Amino acid sequence: MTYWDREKECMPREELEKLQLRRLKETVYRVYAFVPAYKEKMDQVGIKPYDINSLDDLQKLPFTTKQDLRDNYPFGMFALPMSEVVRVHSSSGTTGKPTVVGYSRRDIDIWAELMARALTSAGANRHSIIQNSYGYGLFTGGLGVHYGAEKLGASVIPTSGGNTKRQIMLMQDFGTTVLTCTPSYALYLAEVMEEMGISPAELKLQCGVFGAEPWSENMRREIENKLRIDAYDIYGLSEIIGPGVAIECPVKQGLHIAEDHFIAEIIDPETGETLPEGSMGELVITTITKEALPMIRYRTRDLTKLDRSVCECGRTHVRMQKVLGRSDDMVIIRGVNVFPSMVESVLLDIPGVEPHYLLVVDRKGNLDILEVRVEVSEKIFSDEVRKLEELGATITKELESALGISVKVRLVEPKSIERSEGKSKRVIDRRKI
Ligand code: DLL
Repeated sequence: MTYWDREKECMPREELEKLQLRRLKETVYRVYAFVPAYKEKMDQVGIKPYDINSLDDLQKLPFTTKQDLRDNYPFGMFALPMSEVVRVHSSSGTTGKPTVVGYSRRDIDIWAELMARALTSAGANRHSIIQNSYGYGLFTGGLGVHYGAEKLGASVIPTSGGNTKRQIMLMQDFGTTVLTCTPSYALYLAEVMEEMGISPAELKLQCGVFGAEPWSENMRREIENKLRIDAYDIYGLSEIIGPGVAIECPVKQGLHIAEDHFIAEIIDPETGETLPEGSMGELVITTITKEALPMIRYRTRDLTKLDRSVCECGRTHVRMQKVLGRSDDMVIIRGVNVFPSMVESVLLDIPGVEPHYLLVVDRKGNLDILEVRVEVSEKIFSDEVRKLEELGATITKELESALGISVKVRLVEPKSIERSEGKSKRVIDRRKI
C-alpha cells in the first residue's frame, strides 16, 4: 500500500483524537475572537470557547449553514484580514450571490497536501501524467487538483473542462495516465472516444479521480469498463476546502475523511440531533486547521453514513459512504449546482409565466439534461403560436444566462403541474445513477 504521509493517514485513533481536540480548541478560540458571526451565535446559546474540553463538547456548538455565508457575503466570515488571504473561490451555485470562500497561504498548502494525499490514494505518483479536466476558475475542482498534482510531483495537463475531441487527442499524444473530472464527463469522454473510433487500449490511462457530483457503483463499473481504468471517488465542497476532503483508497469501501484537518459528524437533517455511528444522515464538518475561513459544524446537506473501523488499507481515518444525495432540493447538473429557487426567481421576472414549474432532470447518453416545465397564463396559452414560441425562447435565454448551463424549456398548459398542500415537489430526477 502506498501512502502520501503514512504517519498522518494511519495515526492511531487515540492520538488522532488528541490532535483533533487540540486543533478544535484553537479553532473555536480563534473564531470567537475574530468572526463576529460566530461570537454572536455562541453568545446566543451561552457557550464560551473554554466550554469545549472534549470532542463530544463539539455538539454544544451551533451549526453553520450556507445561509450564514450568504448573510455575511462576501468576506464577513473570514477570520483573517484580506491582506492574509491569497485566494478566493466560490461555490458552483450560479445565480444570485455565490458562496465565497477564502484561503491563507497555509490553507492553500494544506489543500495541496490533501490533494496529493488523495491522488496517491488513487494510485498516482510523480511519474503520472495527470489530465485535469475539472473546470478552472472560481470552481475549486480545477485549481484544487492542479496544486495537489504539482505537489505530488506529477506532470499536470491543465485542460479544464470541454473541447472533448481535443481532450482525447491530448490524452493520446501526451500519454495521459490519470484523468480527473466529474464522473459524468468521464463517461462522455468515453462516448466521444468511441465515436472517434479510438479504443482505450490505445491510451495509457490507468486511473481516474472523479467527484463533484453523486455517482453510483453502477456508474463506476461503466466508467471502469469503458475507459479501462480504476475509478476513485473524491469528495469535497468549497465551504470546507474544495476537493480532497475525502478520498477512496484501493479497498473502495468508503471515502477516508482527512481527520487530521476535519471532524465529521452525522446528524438527523430534520432535528439536528447527532446520530450514532453507522446511521444515515446529513454530514456535518468542522475544519480544525483552516485559517482564512474556519467552519464550525458546517451542514453539508449531503447524505451519507460513517464507519470508524480501521480499513484494510491501514488508514485509520473515518470512512464516509458514497454520498447518496442531498437533504435539500439542490440538483447538480454537469457539475453545476442548481436550486429550484434560482429557476423560480428567473421565471417570476418574466411576464406571462405562472409560479408553477417543475425541473425534470434526465440523462441522455451520458449527458445530464435539465428540462424546465413552466406553466403559462391562460391568456398567453390561447394566444398565437408565435407568441408562445417567443416566450419559450425568452425563458430559455434567461434561465441559461442565470444558471450557466443549457436548459430545455417546455411550456405547459395552465393548471397542468401538480399542486401540493404541503411542500411542493419541484424536482423529478430520472437519472439512474
Ligand atoms: O464540487 C468540490 C469538488 C471538486 C469535489 C472536484 C470533488 C471533485 P462545490 O462546487 O462546492 O465543490 O460542491 C460541493 O458537490 O456538497 C456535494 O453535494 C457534491 N459533491 C462533491 N463531491 C461529491 C462526491 C465541489 N464525490 C457539493 N459525491 C457537495 C457526491 C459530491 N457528491
